Amino acid sequence: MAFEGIRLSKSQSEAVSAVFFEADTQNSGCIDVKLVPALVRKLLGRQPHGLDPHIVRIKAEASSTKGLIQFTDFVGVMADAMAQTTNWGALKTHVGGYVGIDTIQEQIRRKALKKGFEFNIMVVGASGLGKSTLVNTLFKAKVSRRSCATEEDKTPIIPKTVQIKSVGHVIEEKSVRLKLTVTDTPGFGDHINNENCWLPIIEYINEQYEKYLGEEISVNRKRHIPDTRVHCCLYFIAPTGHSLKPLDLEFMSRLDKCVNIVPIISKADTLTVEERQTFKKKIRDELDSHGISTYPMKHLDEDDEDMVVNTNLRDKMPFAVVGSDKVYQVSGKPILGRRTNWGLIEVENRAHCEFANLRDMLIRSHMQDLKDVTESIHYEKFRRETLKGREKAVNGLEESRC
Ligand SMILES: Nc1nc2c(ncn2[C@@H]2O[C@H](COP(=O)(O)OP(=O)(O)OP(=O)(O)O)[C@@H](O)[C@H]2O)c(=O)[nH]1
Ligand SMILES: [Mg+2]
Repeated sequence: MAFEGIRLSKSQSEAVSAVFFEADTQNSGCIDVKLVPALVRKLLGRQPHGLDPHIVRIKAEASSTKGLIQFTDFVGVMADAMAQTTNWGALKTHVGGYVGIDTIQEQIRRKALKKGFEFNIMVVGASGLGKSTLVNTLFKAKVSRRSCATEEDKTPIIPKTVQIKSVGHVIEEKSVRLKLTVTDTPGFGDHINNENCWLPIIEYINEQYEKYLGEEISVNRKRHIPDTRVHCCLYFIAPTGHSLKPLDLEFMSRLDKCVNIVPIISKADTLTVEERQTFKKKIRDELDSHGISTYPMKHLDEDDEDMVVNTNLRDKMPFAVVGSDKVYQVSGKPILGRRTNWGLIEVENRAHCEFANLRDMLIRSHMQDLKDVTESIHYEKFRRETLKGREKAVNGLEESRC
């Protein structure tokens, strides 16, 4: 049996036919179109990677008549679905001996190690919320900006950020290299009129997309396009314990269209544990009711496993964090912390705050996914709109010449 451009082996054809005819309980040669997404999932795996179930449903409906789809059209839908995924589930052909495909993972790992990884974070939020401090805390190094000391007081302080500034660092751990770029932004909200204060930030994000697109479509494009696109925007929420400010809602509802937003409650040492929980719930409800989509987005969960991990994260967010670049000695060990009247708050201690949860998500579990979502959702949207706009402009120019 041949799908559009895909030739099926005997066992694959049998699997497709079997699943179709099992669903065709009336032996009528057609099945209810609503069953198609479930049958595709059955054949290609639980929730095939990269395959959007809504698109499968729409394509199936387009090939149906009065809610019924025929066998040949079902095969067409399967062909489309197969072309979009690498999970071929029950459609795989059993091999007679060892081929060696299990080494692909190792080959990819070696290549990736040689190339190194790039990850770009941006911190955004109202003035003085600890953005520059947290960035330093996150990477256990002064990746943001140098602390500086005042004349009279020799304690290092972090100066107010006055312009958007990106600093790149190469960090290496166990021979894995990460080129990390942190974009620190000036805090907003200082002015009486904060109208359009998000503009420079959104412009910066789009400029990076523009740069990447320029390289991507150039005739002599580089083998490796430097990636300066913002993969994650940490949005700082003031620890008021009440609700989000109108400016926060306005800012985030603009940002979520072009970047992955991870909201966090900063300076969590100023809230009790109970206050944090109530505040978090309030923020989640407010974001929901304003239709603001934060990372990880529910509709992008790729399979059941993703859904479990991400639901757990979504239920805990926004993380309530404490930042500090001061090291204290605790039982002879250097610990990042903040000394308060009530004792030392250990930044990385999960009983004290959720800094460790944030770091785990950004670096240990979701770094690649943040990059993938940036590429396939945010950059793709920018690319589509920009190229469409250019196409329209060219067509308009040609028409006016005629
Ligand atoms: N209590 C408390 N203070 C913090 C925390 N993080 C930072 N600070 C203090 O807050 C002040 C402002 O910190 P910055 O990191 O400069 O804040 P920022 O958001 O970068 O400020 P701008 O650049 O002006 O927008 C400094 O005095 C920090 O020491 C925290 O988690 N808890
Ligand atoms: Mg700052």
